Amino acid sequence: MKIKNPATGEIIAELDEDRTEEVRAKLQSLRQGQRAWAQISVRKRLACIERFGELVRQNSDELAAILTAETGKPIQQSHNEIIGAQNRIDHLKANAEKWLADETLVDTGATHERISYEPLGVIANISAWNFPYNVGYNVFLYALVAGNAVMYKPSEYAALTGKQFEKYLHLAGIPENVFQCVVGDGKLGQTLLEENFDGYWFTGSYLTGRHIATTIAHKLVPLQLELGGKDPLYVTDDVTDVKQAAINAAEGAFYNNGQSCCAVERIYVSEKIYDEFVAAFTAEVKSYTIGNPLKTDTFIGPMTRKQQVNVLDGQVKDALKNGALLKNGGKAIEGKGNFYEPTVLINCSHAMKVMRDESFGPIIGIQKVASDQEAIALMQDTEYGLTASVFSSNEERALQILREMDTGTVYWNCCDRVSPNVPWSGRKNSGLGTTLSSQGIRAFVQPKSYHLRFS
Ligand code: TXE
Repeated sequence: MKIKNPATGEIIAELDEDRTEEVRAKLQSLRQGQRAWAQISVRKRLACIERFGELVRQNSDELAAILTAETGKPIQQSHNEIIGAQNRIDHLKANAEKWLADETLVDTGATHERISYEPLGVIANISAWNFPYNVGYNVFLYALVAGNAVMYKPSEYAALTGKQFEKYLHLAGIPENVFQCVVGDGKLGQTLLEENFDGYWFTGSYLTGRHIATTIAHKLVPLQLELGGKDPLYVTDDVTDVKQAAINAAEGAFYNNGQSCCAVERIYVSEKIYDEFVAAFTAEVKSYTIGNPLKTDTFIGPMTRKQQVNVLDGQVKDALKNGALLKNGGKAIEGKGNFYEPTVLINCSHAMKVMRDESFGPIIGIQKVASDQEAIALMQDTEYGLTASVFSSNEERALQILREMDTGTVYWNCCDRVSPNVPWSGRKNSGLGTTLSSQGIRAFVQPKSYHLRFS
């Protein structure tokens, strides 16, 4: 498999793809390894994960360079991701033993009723390229700590990083027959679906997620899907600082080039502050440094996937045809690499694709609204349900709106944010199941109920 640098178009590495026979052999060895791994205490498993975190920290410069080379993520954002993802490890260290401990529910002396939490077995983790550390850790670290073995298939756009995970997990003491990284594209993903894993965790597009769900349905094993979104942000007329709201909203829309599952994908603004917001938002986007992702001051690098240029072009054309105005950008940047101008469209409506279809790139549509009721109806007018955000100086007003949202996560005066403390889940076409928090680790175990009679 040829790995291309999205900033230059150059081939930077070639990897041998895993084939069906290799997947089968690795799965067999993971089955054996998992039994022994499950017998090790949670504390010892955590110690390996901690060492892994330490190794990643020590080698973060090299790892950030690899991530930037294969995904085009600006180098500072690669560093942020690698260091930021460590909070999953800290969180597991502080809580995993407690969450995985046996629970005694009844103890009358003569009768005990107790639950123990047993690992599922061998997990297939089919993953994404946009935040390989965050979305990878959310799955494979939690699965490993809970006593499972993992076959990790990174996205074909983040395969070098996947191989680094494997290297450092093994160096940290995770046995080779407990974690394996297999390399390949969707065809290899399909192979994993055809083999018998004890659970499937997927991060990627809705269409692939739906295909996975239908393909493996007959296996009756746990499935989790972390899919895309069309996440709305609403700015009410009572925000104290319109300019600051615009800066924060722009960052939520354009960080990682808009290629975040919870990126702000559409913005609604009260008509009373609309012009002021649009001016501040546009000025902020115009100030972004675009270009070589290896430079520390670059904020907008290339998009990871070339084919997304056509999707964005289609959304711009469709929006302009339907009455939108272009305030910035609007086209690909000529030359090498998958660069696209950060694009701001205003006077948008739900007749436009940019307000309805996932963009997953550096483009945003802004729409004027007359009331909270109108904003709520528009925010809810979507097939997705990942996050929703309200910027307002009034907490009660914001909470009233957020309670109406059919999304797994809601934000007040912030956006595009993930924390290991609280569950991460999507509703509707944004997914199935939960990662992070106590629920994210409990997803990797199955309860066994004990009824014990002392007589
Ligand atoms: O996804 P794909 P891509 C979403 C977002 C984005 C879209 C495209 O909507 O526009 O995904 O990203 C593997 N059987 N998110 O192209 O194609 C594939 O090899 C089994 C949301 O990466 O779904 C890769 O490892 N596996 C997001 C993974 O599935 C298959 C993060 C994802 O690929 C397969 C990133 C098959 N038939 C993208 N076909 C988030 N929620 O964070 C492909 N794959």
